[in-house]
Amino acid sequence: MSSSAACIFCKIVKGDIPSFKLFESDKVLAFLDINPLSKGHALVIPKFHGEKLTDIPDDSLAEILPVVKKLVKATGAENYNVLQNNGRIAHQEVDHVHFHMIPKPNTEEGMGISWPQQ
Ligand code: D5M
Repeated sequence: MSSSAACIFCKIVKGDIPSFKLFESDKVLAFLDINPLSKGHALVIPKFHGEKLTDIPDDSLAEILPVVKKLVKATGAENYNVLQNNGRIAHQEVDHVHFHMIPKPNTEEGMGISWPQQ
């Protein structure tokens, strides 16, 4: 398994820094974004360390979108964004591949998301 000692998301994978985990398997981890754009904003990452999408083995990539889908369903959101940035010019800040799952309100009143407590 590829890992980088300096990488903040590798540290989350190893449990060296805390996160609010939403899903974990051998190849994939999902956790809440520390700087959420909306309630329930989650990140889904391969445990394999790679900077950009093209660095990640296909078997890890293949497991990510089903997790994104599972999280969307868990939020109940009917409106959501799925984003994945590669490179500084494309607004990538953390150099470990991650997919953003950003729920949006179903109504003008806002979001009714309540993640299960750990
Ligand atoms: O987005 C990188 C995202 O990573 C940004 O939304 C904040 C998030 N982030 C950074 N550090 C943490 C920790 N420690 N926990 C949870 N979330 C974190 P990008 O697509 O690279 O611009």
